Amino acid sequence: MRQSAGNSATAGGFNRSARSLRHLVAGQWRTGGGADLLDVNPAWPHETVAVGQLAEDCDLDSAVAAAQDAFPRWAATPHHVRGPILDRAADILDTRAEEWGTELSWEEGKTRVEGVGEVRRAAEILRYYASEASRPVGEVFASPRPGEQIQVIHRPVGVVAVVTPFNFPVAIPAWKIAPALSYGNTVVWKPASLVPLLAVRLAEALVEAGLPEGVLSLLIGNGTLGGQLVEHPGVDAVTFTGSTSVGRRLIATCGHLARPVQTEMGGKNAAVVLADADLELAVGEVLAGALRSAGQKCTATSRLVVQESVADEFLALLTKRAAALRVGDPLEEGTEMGPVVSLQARDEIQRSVDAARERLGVEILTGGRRYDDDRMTGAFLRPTVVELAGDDPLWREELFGPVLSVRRAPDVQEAFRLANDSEFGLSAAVFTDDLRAMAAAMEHVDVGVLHINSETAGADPHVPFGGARQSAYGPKEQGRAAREFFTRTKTVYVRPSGAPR
Ligand code: UN1
Repeated sequence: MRQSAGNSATAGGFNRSARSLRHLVAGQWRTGGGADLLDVNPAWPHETVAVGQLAEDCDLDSAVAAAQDAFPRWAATPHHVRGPILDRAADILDTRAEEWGTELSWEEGKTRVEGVGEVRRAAEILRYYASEASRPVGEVFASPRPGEQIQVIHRPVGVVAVVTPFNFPVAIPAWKIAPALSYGNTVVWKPASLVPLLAVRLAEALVEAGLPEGVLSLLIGNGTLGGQLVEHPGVDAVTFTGSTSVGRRLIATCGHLARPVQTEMGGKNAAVVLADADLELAVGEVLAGALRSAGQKCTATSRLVVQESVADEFLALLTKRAAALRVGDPLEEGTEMGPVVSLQARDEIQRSVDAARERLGVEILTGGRRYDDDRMTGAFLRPTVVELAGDDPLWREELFGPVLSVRRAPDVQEAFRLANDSEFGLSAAVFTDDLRAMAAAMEHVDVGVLHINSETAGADPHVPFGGARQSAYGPKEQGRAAREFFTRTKTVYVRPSGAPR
């Protein structure tokens, strides 16, 4: 095992022996009967993080049957029982945040600080939905008929299939699973097979917190299993976060089945730096948005539009800081950017940058080359900033890596036009203190999440999250918006028998 080079300064006492992966089916922890699964450290791909087997078709059937069976009891469980289970799971995540956050960083590649932060964030999400369980559950309307009242009540949907990506192995599952459970649904969850260990941890927290048997099942599998889960006749609704191409296939499947679906898909999010912006602040936020988690967020800043009059100054600052960023083992103290999730992802992103280098109008301002250092043989990429003279595939394709494409705009109007020049519309950031420009951004920048003077990434659990155009489909996530997806309304006309007819 070539694990030790450069690893000596990792979090004290962290046990690096390979973990065992388990599935949770009908309240039982099982080893799967499918193909072998090897979960490796993207920074040192010869090091095994966890081993196990993929789930099999029969596990899927048992999990869905258990979820169907558990549904009426769970839906009838009072909120003051459901809520505290989520609260207890949050406490468990908080207590183990250091350990599980380190495992997250080891498995996925984001820095340890980000890994621990993500586990705490998942706890915060669980707490929000624990309290959401006790919020009002409907509305009462007046009726045109004397003595009658019309109630609109929200009922859980049933069995929810949850399909989650690798990039937030705990936070994204939490903000799907927590509202599903809080509103009385049962869940069958298929996480990304690249980050199964943290999925096991979240399921462990929920089981330890007292979640009854069958209410949540966890099946570790590949895309084929995900497809089978989405189409399973026992599933009532599907929530997915991942790529736009998979999301669109899934939307088609669910459309055909008339099955409610919520998808959170790609992004090509722009930061717009206007001439009056605080450039120091903007540089820090743009770098954070582009390079935290090595750019692997659907909300990452992958495009930058800078107003011509400050472009030279801003780009000089930006490239200097990007080039100086400490890239390395994410478990090492002081590392600012770890690897991307796998060697395959690294190679695909690198190929896109290499192909772009050959095109006219593409200038690589910093990065763009592979590391040749033998401590950097893992899935590392250099922070890369590329200036484009005009349109280019780099401007359009979601690379999901630490690559920022830049264009200049002569004025505010053109800057916003360029920000909107994408099939995606998840988030954007505008850096300015000019009230007119802010108002124009609110009106014209066509995204689901707009940040003024802060990075494109980040989301709070109590407000809606989701994008426009090819970035999302179906009801948004989080906040009260989540209720729209995880419940169904029922309109009830209540007329006492003695009321006038
Ligand atoms: C964030 O910006 O902190 O897959 C959250 C993603 C999004 C979540 C982003 N669904 O990156």
